[in-house]
Amino acid sequence: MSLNAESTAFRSALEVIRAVEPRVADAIGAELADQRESLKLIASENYASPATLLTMGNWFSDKYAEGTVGRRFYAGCQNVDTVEALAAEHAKELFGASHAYVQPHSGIDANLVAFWAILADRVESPALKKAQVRQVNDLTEADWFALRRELGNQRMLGMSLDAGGHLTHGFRPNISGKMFDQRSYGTDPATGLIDYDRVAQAARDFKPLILVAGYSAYPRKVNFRIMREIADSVGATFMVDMAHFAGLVAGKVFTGDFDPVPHAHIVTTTTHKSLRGPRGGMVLCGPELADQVDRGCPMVLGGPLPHVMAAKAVALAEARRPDFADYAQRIVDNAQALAEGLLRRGTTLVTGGTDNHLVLLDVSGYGLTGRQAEQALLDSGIVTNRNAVPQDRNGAWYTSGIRIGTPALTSRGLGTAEMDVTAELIHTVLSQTTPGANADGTPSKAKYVLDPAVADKISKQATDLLAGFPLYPTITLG
Ligand code: DSN
Repeated sequence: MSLNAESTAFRSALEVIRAVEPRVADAIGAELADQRESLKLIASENYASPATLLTMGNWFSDKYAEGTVGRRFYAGCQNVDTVEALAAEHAKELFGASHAYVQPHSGIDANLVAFWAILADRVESPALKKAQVRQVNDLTEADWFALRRELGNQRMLGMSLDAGGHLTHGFRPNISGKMFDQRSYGTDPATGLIDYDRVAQAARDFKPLILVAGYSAYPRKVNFRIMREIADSVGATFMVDMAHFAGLVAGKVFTGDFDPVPHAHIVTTTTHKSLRGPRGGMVLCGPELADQVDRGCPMVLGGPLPHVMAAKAVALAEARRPDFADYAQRIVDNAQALAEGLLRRGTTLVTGGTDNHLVLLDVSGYGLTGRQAEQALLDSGIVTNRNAVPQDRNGAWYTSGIRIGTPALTSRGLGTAEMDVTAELIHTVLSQTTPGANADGTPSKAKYVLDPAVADKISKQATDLLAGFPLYPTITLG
């Protein structure tokens, strides 16, 4: 692909948009400039390829395609069938799965599809069976009442939020926390690591229908073989949400016991984090759950997004190239270099390091809350997000942690030497920031004091660091 083709494509698109609503065209241009200038360390973000981005901006967006490939509720879906089948084929090949469902719009959607499939497969309910075999009209009011009672009282065991679990694994702010009777397994308070014996004990005590593994802020590998054994020992369905580390699975950094696909009954993911695809979700499973998974739309999803499924096909084709494995390995090398750089400077890290794409800093050693640290770093051109740490004393809003991840900077080409510079920038900001006070003199968990000259200096150093690694180097908007 020549430089001109990509630049021409985006310039032309902006020209067309500008003719209708120039403020949107300006915002799109400004977003590229902002992303180019910021040291993006948000562990769940990345930069999709120009091909993936361009695939999302076309007339596939106009097509309704409820149903599945070859079995739609609308006419004229032959081209949607092509891209959906391609995306599923690439996903199956890439992850070694027997079935892939590429319609979910996000990770929450993918998890809802999986929950439904498991409930439909596992819950013993005569009313549900009738509903499944399309005798819905035969169901009485009593049947519906029984069905709701039976579906609504199922148990889920997932990783606790402050240990790094995700909201959609049965926590109250998400619908999963209202649907399921949920219990959590945490991590060992001394090491911050999953203690599989405790997970097994929790499973024996609680007897969940679903055991969920997966995380958004746990900086270590998970042994999925052991988790499957635990699930089997209590008759639970084992579900893995690999949204954060799908790129590491695709790139064969996580193999054997650490690859969830051969061990889980069902695997969900997003496609835009370490996998570097378009915004969206996906479900992988074996033949037992495939029929139920394919009912995702209209069961819990609105109409599929054909333009995004097309972009998933493009991104998954990219992830099947040999250089993706090199990219995935560099993500982990970078995270480890960043962790080592921080440890050398005295930063406290949850679990003492990382073996995936993310590092979780406990900033209480700097005397700060996560919120104060997040804002001070932002003032200094470093984009992160605050995150709870295990047994967090500051709760989920202020927190005591900062989560950082390397997929995006690795996509730009930064390597381990630049990670050491990044560690120095982060440490300088955090060590120069002090907690602020409220108007009445009481300590604030949000206010902070950072000399603007320090913030400016670090911002400039971050920009200098990034200058050697231009984002979307083939694209000039003029
Ligand atoms: N929002 C994503 C994250 O930051 O981890 C997952 O929900």
